[in-house]
Amino acid sequence: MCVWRRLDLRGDAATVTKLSPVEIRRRLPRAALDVDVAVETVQPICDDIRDRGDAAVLEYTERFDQVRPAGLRVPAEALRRALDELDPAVRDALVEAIRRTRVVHRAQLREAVTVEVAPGTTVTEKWVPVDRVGLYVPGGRVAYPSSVVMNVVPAQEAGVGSLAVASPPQRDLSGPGGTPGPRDGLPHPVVLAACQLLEVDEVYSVGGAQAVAMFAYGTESCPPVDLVTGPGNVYVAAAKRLLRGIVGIDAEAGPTEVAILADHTADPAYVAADLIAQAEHDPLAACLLVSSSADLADAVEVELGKQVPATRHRERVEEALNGQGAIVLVDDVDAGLRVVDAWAAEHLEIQTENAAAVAARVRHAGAVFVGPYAPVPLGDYLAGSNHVLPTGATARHSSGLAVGAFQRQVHVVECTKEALAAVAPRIAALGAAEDLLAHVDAVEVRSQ
Ligand code: HSO
Ligand code: ZN
Repeated sequence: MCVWRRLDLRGDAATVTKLSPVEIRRRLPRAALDVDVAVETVQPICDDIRDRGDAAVLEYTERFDQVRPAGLRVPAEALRRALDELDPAVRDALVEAIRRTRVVHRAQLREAVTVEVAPGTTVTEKWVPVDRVGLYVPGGRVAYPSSVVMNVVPAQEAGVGSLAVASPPQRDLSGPGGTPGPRDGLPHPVVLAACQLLEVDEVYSVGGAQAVAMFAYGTESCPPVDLVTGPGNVYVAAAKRLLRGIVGIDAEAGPTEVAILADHTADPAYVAADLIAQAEHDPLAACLLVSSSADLADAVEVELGKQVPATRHRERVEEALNGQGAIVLVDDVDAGLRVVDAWAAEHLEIQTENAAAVAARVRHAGAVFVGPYAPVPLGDYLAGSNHVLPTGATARHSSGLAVGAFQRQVHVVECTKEALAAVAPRIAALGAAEDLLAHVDAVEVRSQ
């Protein structure tokens, strides 16, 4: 049974135009995630991995994943076998996902730009790839081969030279009498197959905070990386928070979210299906329907009543919908836009009349899915867009994973003697204003 929270933001008294974005956001549900508490838990683990390397990683892996891998690095043979044994339909889907994702991300590459700011003075902005990255692929409750694609492809397109993947080892007790089978202690076979398809040969059977610490500090098996990317649970987020600075990070991913802005033209069966699809990720997933039509909202509830009992992961879907699900009623699509902009969803679907025009007005969302035939799962797997997206309202200031996340922007400054002399009085004025006279001298000495 779904006990949907209903929030009525209609009418004059509660009209959303009178509320600030922060006030709107406070009224809307989202799972509270205490990353700081998790930081306390992961700190000793990370310290231990810094001090003892592989041995510590193996011990924590055994403790948290209940399996001891034969080694941290996945043997080349296991990667080859995973691809050989892959279901052809899954292989075909991955190949097409990789193709589309590559096309989209290649288009993000930027040429260096040179600007002449004054005669004889140029500033060139160039993009330089990070040398070595560690990509985390979750594999706890659900294994995510699609996330291998979403991390690896932008890193490769960015020109990253050295690339490692880590994903938690699985238990395989398919051997005789329930003994360990050939996949025991290895990441999910489809994750391995995806790595092999992408020609990533450096893969580790390590999950959680251990993986982030291994990447950040380096161990005997795994040289340290410069940047760690990829989503994960709260312990992965905590390790990223703790080790940021020692290593670069993309973002601290929180539980996944969807907001659907819908009017009377939306199909309630589609809306319900999309809410359920997001909820199946995680009992902490947040699913919001913002509707200008009370009839549509009622119809979606009826649909949920039909679809939820029939869905494969019914339990966690119900937990998510009951915990962080809500229907928000608004006066019109304009008011709905204010609500979804304030909530700043990881995924936003627009299922309204003139959906493209409405979508064009959205400012805060990790990714926007327009109209009845662009559901979030299209973007999860095959649109070519990236599915590693900002959660927890960070879409106000952050972007999804992209080629730029794997590159640094560097300014290259060039100047002639004459051009420096021409600007010297202004440097002298600012140097004096900051009382940094050696700065002034460093320019003056060149005019002699
Ligand atoms: N919706 C998830 C991504 C995903 N879905 C992977 C299926 N596999 C978070 O963006
Ligand atoms: Zn998904």
